[in-house]
Amino acid sequence: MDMREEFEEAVAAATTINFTSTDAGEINVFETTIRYLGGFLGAFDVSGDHRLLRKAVEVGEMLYKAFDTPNRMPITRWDIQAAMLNDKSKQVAGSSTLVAEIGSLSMEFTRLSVLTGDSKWFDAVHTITQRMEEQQMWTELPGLWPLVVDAEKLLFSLGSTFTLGAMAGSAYEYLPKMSALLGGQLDIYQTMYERAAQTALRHNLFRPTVPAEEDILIAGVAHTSYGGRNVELEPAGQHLVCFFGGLMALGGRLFSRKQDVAAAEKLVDGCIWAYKSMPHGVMPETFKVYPCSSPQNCTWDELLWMRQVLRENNVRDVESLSQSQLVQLVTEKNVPRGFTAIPDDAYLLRPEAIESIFILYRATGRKDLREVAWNMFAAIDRITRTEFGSSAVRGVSGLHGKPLQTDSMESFWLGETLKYFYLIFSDPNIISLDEFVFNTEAHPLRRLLP
Ligand code: DMJ
Repeated sequence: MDMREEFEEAVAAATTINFTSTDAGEINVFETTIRYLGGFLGAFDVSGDHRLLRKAVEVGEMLYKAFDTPNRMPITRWDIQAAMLNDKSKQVAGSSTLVAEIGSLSMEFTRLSVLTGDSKWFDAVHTITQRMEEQQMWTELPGLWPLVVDAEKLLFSLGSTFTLGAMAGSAYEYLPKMSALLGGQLDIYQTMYERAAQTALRHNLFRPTVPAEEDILIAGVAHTSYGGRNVELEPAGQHLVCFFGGLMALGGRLFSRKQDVAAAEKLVDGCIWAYKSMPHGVMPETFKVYPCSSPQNCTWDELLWMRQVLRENNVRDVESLSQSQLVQLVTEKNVPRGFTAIPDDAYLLRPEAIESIFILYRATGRKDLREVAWNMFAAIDRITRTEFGSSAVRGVSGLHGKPLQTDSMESFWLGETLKYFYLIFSDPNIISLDEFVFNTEAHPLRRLLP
């Protein structure tokens, strides 16, 4: 943004942070990697300021100790005080590890190896990639990994919940992004991405029944039973999973997969629909919809929708209710048309919808997306703006009055959400996607040339 003075001030402040000691009991290795390490690497990659690379190495050295376990798998929720006291009993990778937290360390550590010429960072994360690749087709939903894996026993295939959203998503995000980062030099990432995309298309993505019958997609959660012989779709949507449209646009473009770009368009349209259909124009953290009987057969039926709303709310004998009773009960539930429930009606300043709109815009040039982005920004700004910054809110589905501000602003509002809003209205040469690839916290890392 050409704010050079502010940049200089920020770098000077960052160099004073001491990453060699802390009072914290536990370190979240994933969050520290994507926000701090990714932040320093991204800032170095756009500025070339070596103070930032030195800081990245300092954080990297600290995080590297989390990999000092018997099987070289990292401890994702790391008791750093025990590690400093050399308590070996606690230096063991977790038996219940979230797949996102172990599967999305690769970009930052790989970039650190490229920039320092020291392969140890890459080696550390490549071991994880290899184990995940080996077991990707052994899971109950081959192509996807379960939400929780056992890093202690190196088991990445046991479990029956398969989501592309919260606590899992970035493990998939880093597959095509690693390929982009390395200029396509390692085939393993393309292979893993293609397997995952194929399974997601078949089992997770679905067309919901919506009032104007738009041809959109939502990414739901798949649950397996009987060793994977039965797969059930949970037709739930969440803000976090909105990144998946952008990801399929990227994967589709990188690996020339037209079907992925087509799905990306519909997924992005699904998130746009979820924003537009809410009373304040802002999508909630989570919601439920009901799938069409088939992607081709998707006629809106008001009565059916009302019954689905009441079923979701555990109302009994829905079939026996008269139309006026249905209308009265559904009105009380305060669920906008098309949704069947809003389990969490917060908006936490998250980026995923604008992230995918931005990537799809850069990938396709679709003209309406800038207009959409502007309306989205205006709606978010209306309910989140405060005197000094922006705040997360509760109550985005409320028809009456403004949502309640909760006095909280995560770093991803500046790191991601506002960055994507800024970039969609900028010249495409600013952070060109031919030169850079974003980590999951929107820090731009320079790509190697193919
Ligand atoms: C960000 O910290 C990252 O995008 C992460 O991968 C999950 N989502 C949050 C923002 O919503």
